[in-house]
Amino acid sequence: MTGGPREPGADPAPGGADAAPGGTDAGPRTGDGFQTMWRDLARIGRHAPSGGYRRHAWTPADADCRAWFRAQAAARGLAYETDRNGNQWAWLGDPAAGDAVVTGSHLDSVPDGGAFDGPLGVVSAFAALDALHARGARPRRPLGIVNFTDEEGARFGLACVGSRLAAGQLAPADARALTGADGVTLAQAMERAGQDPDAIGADPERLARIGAFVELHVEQGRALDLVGEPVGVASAIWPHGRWRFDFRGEANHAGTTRLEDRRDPMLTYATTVLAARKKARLAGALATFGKVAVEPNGVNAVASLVRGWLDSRAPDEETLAAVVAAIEQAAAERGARDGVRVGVTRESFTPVVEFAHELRDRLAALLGGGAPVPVLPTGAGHDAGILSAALPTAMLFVRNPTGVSHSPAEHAAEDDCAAGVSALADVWEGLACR
Ligand code: HGY
Ligand code: MN
Ligand code: MN
Repeated sequence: MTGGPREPGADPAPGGADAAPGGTDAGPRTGDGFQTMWRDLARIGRHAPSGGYRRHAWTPADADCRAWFRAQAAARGLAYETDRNGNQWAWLGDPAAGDAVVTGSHLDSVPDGGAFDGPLGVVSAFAALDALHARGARPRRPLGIVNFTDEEGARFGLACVGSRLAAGQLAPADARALTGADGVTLAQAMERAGQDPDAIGADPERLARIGAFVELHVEQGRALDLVGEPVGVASAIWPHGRWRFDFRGEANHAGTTRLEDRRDPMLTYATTVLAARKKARLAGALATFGKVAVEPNGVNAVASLVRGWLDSRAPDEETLAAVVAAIEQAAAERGARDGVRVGVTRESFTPVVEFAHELRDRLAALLGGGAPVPVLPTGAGHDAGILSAALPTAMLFVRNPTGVSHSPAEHAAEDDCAAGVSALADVWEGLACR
């Protein structure tokens, strides 16, 4: 295996191992168990032309990922359950005993996403359990591994649906009504996948069994690379949200309509994208229009509607609110000049998350053995952030040498993945086996 990003579009190596973490010549290795799991999962939902993954909630690729999870649980003799919201759980020990220590992440992806965002946390969880057994550690608390459903929200627009539902942060009726670009609702998609949409909803009894949830994730930035460390602990998640901007103008002929007679929403949209960049830069925030839909979407027609989705994030909620308000204002001002109506709908919002200090410090002490461990905030959302309102949660990050994420170029070296597995095993041993 070689390190470094893969060429987008490259064919999978024999056995589908092209997405495997690349190793170096020295240092720890992830071991056969990790590599076999990684290879098996790497085959699922891969889009060959882009080299990325399309594992969207309740699709056949998602079903294959879920079957993979279930098989991993069975191979280890773990008790398996799918909860009412479609999240998958594998248990060592009886979760009803309570105070369980759970790890895991998600297996779904963004469109043409990388191999690591989500799967690294799930594969590392199973590998850490194997490592714990190899160490001869004896758990005195139940240990759980989870795959949260629909973390990315790629199909239905809302992120972290499985954990939001479980934590009571998403009304079941609102979830059921979420609709993808193909017109299929979440309820219909769940039903087609054999999951009862009428059963979804808050699951406090299940969450009450968990004493701590620790999610391992590939870092989605370069902080660990810059300090030369393979593993870090999360301090906080920036507040973030998604807003839908509807720019409504008038469809017209591209060859016959005088420029001054047009009501072209594309102009308003383009100006708003530039304004978003500027407002975010000035405030030390982030603002991204990464998805757009156009009607009628014809080369020789002025558009009647441009719909753009803004993803914005900031270090604090006040800054985020100010940035989004400034972008809305810029859109409205330009819309007035263009004769375009601008409507803005907030589709989701996740407040700032400050991870439980006690658990965070405990993890840092367990991993560092006295030496300082990097503690870093992130702008990415996670199920651990959603659950932090209900129970003590924490996160471990594994170094990503380029920081690239939500792209086929997302990567972590094999030795760093091994360090992540070992850190997760240390956490389980420290929290649940002593
Ligand atoms: O969009 C996000 O922050 C994520 O990676 N779920
Ligand atoms: Mn992601
Ligand atoms: Mn993720």
